[in-house]
Amino acid sequence: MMVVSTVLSVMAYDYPPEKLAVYLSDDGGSELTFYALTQAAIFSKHWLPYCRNYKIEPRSPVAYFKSASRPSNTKHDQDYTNIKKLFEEMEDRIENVMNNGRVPDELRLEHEGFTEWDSFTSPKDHAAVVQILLDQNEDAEGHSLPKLVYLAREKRPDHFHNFKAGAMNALIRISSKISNGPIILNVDCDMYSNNSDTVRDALCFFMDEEKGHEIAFVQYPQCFENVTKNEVYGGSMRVLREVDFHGLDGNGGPLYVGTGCFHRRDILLGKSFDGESRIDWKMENDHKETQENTTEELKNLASCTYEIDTEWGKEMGLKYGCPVEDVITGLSIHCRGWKSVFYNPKREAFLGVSATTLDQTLVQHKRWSEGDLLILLSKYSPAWYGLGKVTSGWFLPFAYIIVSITAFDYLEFLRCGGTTKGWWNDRRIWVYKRTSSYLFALIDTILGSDLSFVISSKVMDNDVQARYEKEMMEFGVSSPLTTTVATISMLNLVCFVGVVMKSMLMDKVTRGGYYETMAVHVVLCGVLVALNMPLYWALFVRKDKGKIPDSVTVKAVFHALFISTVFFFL
Ligand SMILES: *[C@@H]1O[C@H](CO)[C@@H](O)[C@H](O)[C@H]1NC(C)=O
Ligand SMILES: CC(=O)N[C@H]1CO[C@H](CO)[C@@H](O)[C@@H]1O
Repeated sequence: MMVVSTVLSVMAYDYPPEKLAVYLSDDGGSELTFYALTQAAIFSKHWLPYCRNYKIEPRSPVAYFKSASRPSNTKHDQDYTNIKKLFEEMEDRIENVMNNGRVPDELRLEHEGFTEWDSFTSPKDHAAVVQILLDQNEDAEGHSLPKLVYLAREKRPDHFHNFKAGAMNALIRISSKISNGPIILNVDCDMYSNNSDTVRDALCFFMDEEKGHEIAFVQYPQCFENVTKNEVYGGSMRVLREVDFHGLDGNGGPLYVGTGCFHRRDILLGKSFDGESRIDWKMENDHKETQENTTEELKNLASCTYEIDTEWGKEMGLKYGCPVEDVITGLSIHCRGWKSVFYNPKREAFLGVSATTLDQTLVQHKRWSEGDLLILLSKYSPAWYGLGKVTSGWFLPFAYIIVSITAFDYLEFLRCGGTTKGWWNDRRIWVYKRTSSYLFALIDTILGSDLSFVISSKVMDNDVQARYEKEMMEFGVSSPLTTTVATISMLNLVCFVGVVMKSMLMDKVTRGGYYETMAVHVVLCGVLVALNMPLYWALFVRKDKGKIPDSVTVKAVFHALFISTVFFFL
C-alpha cells in the first residue's frame, strides 16, 4: 500500500496528464507488487477525477483518508464516501493477496502481464519484465491518464546489478523509449508527494530566463512524517535541511540525495555545460514523439548485458561503484559545469518514513559514511585542501573550540525548531554513529570489502511502533554495531565509577591534586555517562522486547571489565 500511495500521489500531480509518465522500478521483481500496481491503475481512473474536482491535498490516498474530515457539501460527501469505499476495497484485495503470498490463479487471468512470472526462478535470477499498464487511457470522466509502466530489470547471479544506480539507469533507458520527457523526477517508494504543485514549482527553476539554463537538478529535502517530538534517533536531519544545504546553494548547489529530485534528462545522460545554449522548451515538447517499441526491444534495454562496453555507470546515468551513488553522481554533474538548486518550501513536498530502530539508524549511516569515505579518499577529496590549519598544543584554544561548536550546534538546532531533549538525543546518536557505523565503514573501506550494503527494513510491528512513539530506544537485535556501542558505554561507566571510587579513598590534599590533573578526563567521562543513560537502562533495567538482548549485555560487560583490568595492571 505504501508503493501504491506513492504511485497515485505522483500520478495525481496538477499537470497535464498526457505529459506525465510514471515508472515503477521493482528491483525485487515481485508479482505481488505488480498486482498492487494493476489495482492502482484501476483505482486511478476514479482517484484522479476526485482529486481534480475537489482539489484535495495530499494526493496519497492513505495520507488523505488519514487526515481528511468528512466534507460538508452533499455532493462532495457522496463522492467522498464512494471513493473511500473503492479505496478500502482495493486495500482489502491487495492485503488478501499479500497474506496469501502469491497471486491466485483466477486473478492472474485479469492481466496478461502475470505470464511473465511463469518463467521466474527467483528474485535474483529472472528475465526483464516491462509492462505498460496505462497508455492513452482515459479516466472515469474521459480525461487522459498519465502513462503507467512497471519495470523489473533482468537479474542474473553472474551479473553484478549495481544496486539502485543500476536500477535507475535501466529506468532511464526504458523511459527514453516510451515517453522521453526532458525532466525526470525520482522518488523512493517510501515517500509520497505532499503537494500537487511540486512539478510546476520545480519547472520554474529550469525555465528561469536568466539562470535556468545552468541548472541540472532541483533537489527537495527529505522530510519524514514519522519523526517523534524528541527525535530519539536523531533522524530528522533538520540542521542539514535548514542550514547546511542552503549553504551549499551558495557554492554551486546541493548534492543529489537520491530522492525528491528533478533532473534534466540530457544532463543525467552526461551532457557537459557549454555556457551559452538555452533550452528551447517549446522544441523539447514537440520533440517528444513516442516511438513504437516492441516489448523485446524494451526488454533488451533492461537486460544484464546491455551495459557491457558502454559508458553507462561511468559517464552516462548514475555512477557505479560507490554506496552513495547519488552523491557522487551529483558531484560529477557539478564537475561538468552545471549548478543545482535546493528548494525547501514551507509546505513539505515529499514525506517519507525515517528509521525507527537503533540498528536501522546505524546500518543506514554505516552505508552512507562508507560512501562518503570513498569520496574522501578519492583524488577529488575536499580534505586535501584543508590540511595543516590548527596545530596548537595549548588547551585553551581547544576548549574554546569545543565549547563554541557545541553551543553553536545547540543554538542552530533550537533555531531550526528542535527541542533541547531532541538535541541531547541527537548528540547521543552522534556518538554512537562515530563509534560504530563510521568505524565499521572505515574497516570495510580499508579491507575493500564488497560494498555489501544492507537495506534497512522500515516495517514495524505494533510493539516496536508503540515504543517508538514513546521515544524508547529500540535495540532488540544483537549485531556487531549494537555490541560495540554497548561495550563502549559500559567502559565509560566502569572508568567513571573507578575514578570516583579511587578519589574517595584518597586524603583531601592528594584528591585535590588528582582532580587538578584529571579534571577534563572526569568531566568528559561524566558527560558520556550522562549521555548513555538510556542505554544503561536498556542494559539492566528494561524488561520489554526492545531492550538490549542478554547476550549483548554479557558481552559488553565482559569486554569492558577485561579492557579496564588490562589497563589497571599496565
Ligand atoms: C502536507 O500537506 C498538507 C496539505 O495537504 C499540509 O497541511 C501539511 O502541513 C503538509 N505536511 C507537512 C509536513 O508539511
Ligand atoms: C509518530 C508517527 O508519526 N508514527 C507513524 C509512523 O508511520 C506509521 C505508518 O506509516 C503510522 O501508522 C504512525 O502513526
